[in-house]
Amino acid sequence: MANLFKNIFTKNNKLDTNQLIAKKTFLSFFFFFVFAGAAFWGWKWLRSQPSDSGKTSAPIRKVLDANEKVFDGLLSDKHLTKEYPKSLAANPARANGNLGLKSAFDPNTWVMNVIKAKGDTLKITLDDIKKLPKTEITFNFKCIEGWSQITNWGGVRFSEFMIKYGLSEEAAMKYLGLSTPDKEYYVGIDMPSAMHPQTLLCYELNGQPLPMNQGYPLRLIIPVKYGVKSIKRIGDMYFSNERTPDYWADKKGYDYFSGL
Ligand SMILES: Nc1nc2c(c(=O)[nH]1)N[C@H]1C(S)=C(S)[C@@H](COP(=O)(O)O)O[C@H]1N2
Ligand SMILES: [Mo]
Repeated sequence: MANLFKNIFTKNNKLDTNQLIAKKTFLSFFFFFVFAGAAFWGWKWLRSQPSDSGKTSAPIRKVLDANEKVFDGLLSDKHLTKEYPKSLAANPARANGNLGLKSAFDPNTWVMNVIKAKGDTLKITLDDIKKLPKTEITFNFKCIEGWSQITNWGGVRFSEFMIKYGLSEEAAMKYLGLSTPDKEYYVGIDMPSAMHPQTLLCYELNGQPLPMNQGYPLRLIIPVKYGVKSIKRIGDMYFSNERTPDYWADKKGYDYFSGL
């Protein structure tokens, strides 16, 4: 036995076959238990770490945040979501999710409140929005729940809206926030994604005004993100250098960026 240990931990070229097998077998088990122990200990440690509000433990959240930074860096105006011929768009389009759409709502008094950085508020009507240059997009809309559908939308580029309304100070901030008029649903979006050329303040679906359950009178369409971020029926718009609140990220720990 003493010999075996000596053979294992010292270099010895004169071992016979049986001794060699014994040595290799011992080393295999030895390292198996060392690594299994380390993995188990690591897992215990990970689970014992404090969680963020979304129930993701802090070290995992750190990795997610690092990933987000990488994807953030990859996103640029040069990366456009693929567009399709309008003829391929689903009609009618599938409607999904009605948070913030159930409260009593009067289309005649609707305005979008744009809460500026200094605190004063612009009240924007649907007619104001329609005066801006119109853009259409037909793309594959992807829901995080696993379905996708090619759909056609019309509206004004968010970036053009920001420029036309002199919101350059706001556009220079890090995050955009949008909520429904009743504040039940809300999304937080990093500004580079909001300013992406395919992001629309949208008022048409298949060339028609948005149906009520798809966000009449105005919704966001943001093709660089999963569908969760395309909030229907915008009430308030606000800006911040800190992350703005986000329904699914805050309640369920979904990835804040939800980028594609
Ligand atoms: N106000 C509001 N907007 C919302 C939702 C919602 O529940 N309420 N659901 C989101 C999700 S998860 C998806 S996939 C899309 C669905 O858009 P659609 O109904 O036009 O298909 O809207 C997003 N915007
Ligand atoms: Mo979704």
